[in-house]
Amino acid sequence: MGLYDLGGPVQDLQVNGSTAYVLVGTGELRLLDVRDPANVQLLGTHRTWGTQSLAVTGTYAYLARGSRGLEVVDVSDPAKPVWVMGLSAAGPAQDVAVVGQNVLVAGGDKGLLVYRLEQQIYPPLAPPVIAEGLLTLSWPAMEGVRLQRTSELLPAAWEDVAESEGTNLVRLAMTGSTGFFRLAMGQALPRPTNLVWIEPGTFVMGSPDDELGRWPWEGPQVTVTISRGFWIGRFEVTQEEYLALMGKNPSRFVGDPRLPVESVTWFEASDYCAALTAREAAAGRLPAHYVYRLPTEAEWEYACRAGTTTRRSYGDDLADVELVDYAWYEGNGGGTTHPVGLKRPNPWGLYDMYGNVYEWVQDWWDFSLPGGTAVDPQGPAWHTHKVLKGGNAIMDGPARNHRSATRAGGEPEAASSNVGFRVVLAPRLSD
Ligand SMILES: [Ca+2]
Repeated sequence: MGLYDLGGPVQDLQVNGSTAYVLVGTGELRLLDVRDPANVQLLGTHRTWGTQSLAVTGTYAYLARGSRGLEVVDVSDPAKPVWVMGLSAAGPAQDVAVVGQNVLVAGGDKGLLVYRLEQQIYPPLAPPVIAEGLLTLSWPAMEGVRLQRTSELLPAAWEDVAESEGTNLVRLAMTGSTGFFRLAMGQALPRPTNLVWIEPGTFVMGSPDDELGRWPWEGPQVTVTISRGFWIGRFEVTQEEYLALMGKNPSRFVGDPRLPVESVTWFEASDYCAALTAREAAAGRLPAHYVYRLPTEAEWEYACRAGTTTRRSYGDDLADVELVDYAWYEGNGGGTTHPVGLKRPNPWGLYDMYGNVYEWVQDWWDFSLPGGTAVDPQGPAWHTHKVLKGGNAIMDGPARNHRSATRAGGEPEAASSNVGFRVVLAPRLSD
């Protein structure tokens, strides 16, 4: 044990590597070598005033100085801290934290100020020029913080297009440049349960011509961009959930409340999503612009593939010997459904994407994919059938029908015991 007499009350403390950054009182930042607790060495000091808390990266110390704003000190040489600049114009600074590429400052009535570390706010203080386009900001969840647009504070050049609370992710359309932007702190949204957040991205939908077991309607492949993140059900919707919301259970295979609901038409599945949206909206649990709905075929396959390009998300498994670990299908299903979540999940934590029950998606069916490229595709304008994804355990469920590209068609008014669905919590589809 070591004892180092600082000669005053410690206001805040940060450690980075072998260096401790100690705020003594509100007037002095001391940099200490703490490699040997029995022999703490003073490396350097920096005089400050009114500082309440600090955050440190390898290069900079950010000092929150209350009404005096944020002070930035270069600490790359601990023996010689160098004052870089103060940011009193940006607003008060009650507390400061560094998260990923962002410096977050609690700005009192100014809200939460977010600075981009990658722009190295010094130099220059002048706003960096950022190309026109979309900027996505994200950082780990912080309890009790919800991001809200505060348009009166945003520079006029900013226009928001969407925001997704609960994930601490904000997307802004930029038409100009700015060095920082401001977001207000508010009440936290509860995290959705049994939903998995899917980041936006690009993938190839459908199967190549030489994929073992494919059907001709799985191509030509489409390079799809999913432009906005969404939540998707970790499991198929269960009978317990369906009964609680809809007051009935149409399923043929019963006995365990965690069996997937089946024997639902596409319309009933859509009605469930609408009812869930209404319930969650009434409870104040819906992120702005988001609704519960069926996934689009592209969203479903993107989530199913989970960044993989093989036949299945765990590999090609050309002999179909590993499928038994991931899916209830004709080979092991016993002609019935099974409680959700008993098999291994895919790389993004989703269960029963192959097998158990087929899953309704939003899109109309067609006997081919369109090929080419697409952004947030929603399928053909109309057909007699809707798309089913992922294979099933009851009938028409041989191993070849349990691949990421598997797609089948079902009449939307048909209720089959091999068909269920899972929900997404996603941006509302345009009409
Ligand atoms: Ca399934």
